[in-house]
Amino acid sequence: MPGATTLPASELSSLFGAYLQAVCRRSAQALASCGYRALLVHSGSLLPVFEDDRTYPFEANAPFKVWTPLAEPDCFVYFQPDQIPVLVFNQPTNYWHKPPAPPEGYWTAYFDIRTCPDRESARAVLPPDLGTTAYLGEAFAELGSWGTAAKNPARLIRHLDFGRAVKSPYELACLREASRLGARGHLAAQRAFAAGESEFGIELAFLAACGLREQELPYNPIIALNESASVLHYQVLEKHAPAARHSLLIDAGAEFAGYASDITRTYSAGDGDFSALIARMHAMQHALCEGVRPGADWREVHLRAHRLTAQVLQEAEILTCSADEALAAGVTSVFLPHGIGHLLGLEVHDAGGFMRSPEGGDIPRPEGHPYLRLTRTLEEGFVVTMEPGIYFIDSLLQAAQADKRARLINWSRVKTLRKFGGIRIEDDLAVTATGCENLTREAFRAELSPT
Ligand SMILES: [Mn+2]
Repeated sequence: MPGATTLPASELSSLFGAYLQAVCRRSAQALASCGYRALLVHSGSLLPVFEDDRTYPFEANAPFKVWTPLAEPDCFVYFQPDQIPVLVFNQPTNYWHKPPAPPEGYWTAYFDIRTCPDRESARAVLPPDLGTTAYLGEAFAELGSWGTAAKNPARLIRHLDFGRAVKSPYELACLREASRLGARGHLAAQRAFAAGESEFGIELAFLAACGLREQELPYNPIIALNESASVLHYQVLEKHAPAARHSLLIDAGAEFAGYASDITRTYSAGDGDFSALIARMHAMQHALCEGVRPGADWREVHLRAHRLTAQVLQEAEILTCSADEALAAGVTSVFLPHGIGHLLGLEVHDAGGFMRSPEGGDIPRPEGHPYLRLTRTLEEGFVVTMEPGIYFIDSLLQAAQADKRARLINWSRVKTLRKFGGIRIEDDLAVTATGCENLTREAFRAELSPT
């Protein structure tokens, strides 16, 4: 459920109403194009640990979160065009756990809510004949006997996902809230780093400031001190602070009503060379953000990031050659081996990044860039991340040292910088009619100077 918000519930409610209408329209079109009359979406089930009576933390899946911020297992949304959507709310009778309270909040007025204690009762409140209904969600034991027309039809999912890239005013409001919480967490993490905390201690500071538990975050935070910052998805969270502190890379976001923020900052413990490199990366990131507007081809944004990375490497004396020569030889991919950004929304890496159209056909990645997650041309309402980085990754450096790129890299400089691990600066951007709104920088500004 959504946490504390700066938005009045009445405003959220009217925004949600307009959003849900659009979802209904989009879904009705998708159903019609794919030959179904109705849609049934499952939130997901509690997954038991093998040979144990515990379950894994529950995550509602994105196709369900499209409809409601309710994050409870075994709930269903049933939608038939031109009818108010039905929410089947699962309220188990169980004295071991506290049953979830009936849904409440800015969004509930738009649903016909039917409360059921289990899946069998849920089936009973749905139409008897689901023979023209498409089902979206994970398989569960009884599903076969429910008589749905199709389970997770790929073409329908594609139609639905395509439309998710353009965010409505409601979704933008949620994303701004997620950014605000994330910025608050980041500021606390920065203070914890300055105070000499361990990676784990920094995470606790982040969580406390966001007011979220770890399982409520949109992804596991990457909190890396020193050379660990070179591990792109570093997951360890060391409980002891290292003897010497050089740097912190923190990639962590918060969630509001199912929507994610995805924010990365890098800090230096001292004021030397590495601070200067961080400042260069902020400037470069800013330049890349300036290029975000409707009509921008994300593949070009990514390739431009490589050109700018070559310049930064050259200015920071990490190269022994010109920026152009380094770019041509593929040296930038040694230091920037991931994509420049991705769609953001209900999922951190949101759906539909490659789709040319709802009907089919993917836009390929540029050759030599296998990890780019977005190839579409930006439209107003897209929300993307902008996350340039420069890392000192042993395995990639070793590979470069063994081939013709070796003579293009200043190895003594690399050796000096290695202990800092790397830098990533990541903001979330909402594409506007003429440019973009930087949700992250706005959120930091608001947190630092509350009105
Ligand atoms: Mn990201």
